[in-house]
Amino acid sequence: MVLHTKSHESADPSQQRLPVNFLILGADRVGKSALTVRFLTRRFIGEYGEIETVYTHNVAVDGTEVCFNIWDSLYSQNREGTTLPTEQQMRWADGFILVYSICDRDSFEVARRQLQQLRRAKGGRAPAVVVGNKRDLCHRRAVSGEEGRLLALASGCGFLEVSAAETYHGVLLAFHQLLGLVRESKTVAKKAAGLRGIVRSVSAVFGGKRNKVTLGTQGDDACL
Ligand SMILES: Nc1nc2c(ncn2[C@@H]2O[C@H](COP(=O)(O)OP(=O)(O)O)[C@@H](O)[C@H]2O)c(=O)[nH]1
Ligand SMILES: [Mg+2]
Repeated sequence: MVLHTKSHESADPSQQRLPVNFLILGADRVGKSALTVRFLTRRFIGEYGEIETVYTHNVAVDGTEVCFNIWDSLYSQNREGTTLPTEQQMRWADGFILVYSICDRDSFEVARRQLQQLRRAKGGRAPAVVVGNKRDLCHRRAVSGEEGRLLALASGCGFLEVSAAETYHGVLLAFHQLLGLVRESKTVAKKAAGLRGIVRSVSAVFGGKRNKVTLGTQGDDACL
């Protein structure tokens, strides 16, 4: 079940609006809901239940009203043993946060597999940030910071280690890092679309001229 919830509405209707869809991925109990709720409310509650939710949250960032749609997913395995993300989720999302717990090596492997799935489906184009959560449990660390950083680097993603339990700042940085990557990719896509438009117009003009020349030649031939 996916619930939809809304946080505060835009205060200034004249402000530029940017909607972004973020999908939060990762194994069970790594802190996906904790990270999401921390970003939305600045609070850490402790227990979050097993509810899949899409939150909507409007925030002003650098003069733009950013409308964050955040899908806090549930980790599940289908009969073939393949895990999320689903086709529908991948089509929906502009950006991905892949969460693992630094004290759970299996969860790191899940994040690695989900990242591979993502890259296979969307190529290098999908903006993503790998997040190692539960940094406050350093004494139980099972995944080094280097490993996390290397995984992210190899897949062209951002990387951060955070503690949803202890601080808001790291969580905020992770969401904003992803926002930066999504904005970048939207600008590149817009430029590419603009360029394709120019190429289409130019080829229409020259294509038209070429037709005219051909017709003219035929006309000349007809005069002879
Ligand atoms: N120590 C610690 N516990 C955390 C942290 N983030 C989440 N948790 C705990 O980990 C458990 C699973 O968190 P939850 O957000 O429900 O995980 P999800 O299944 O990935 O959504 C809960 O008991 C949380 O209180 C963290 O940064 N540090
Ligand atoms: Mg959850």
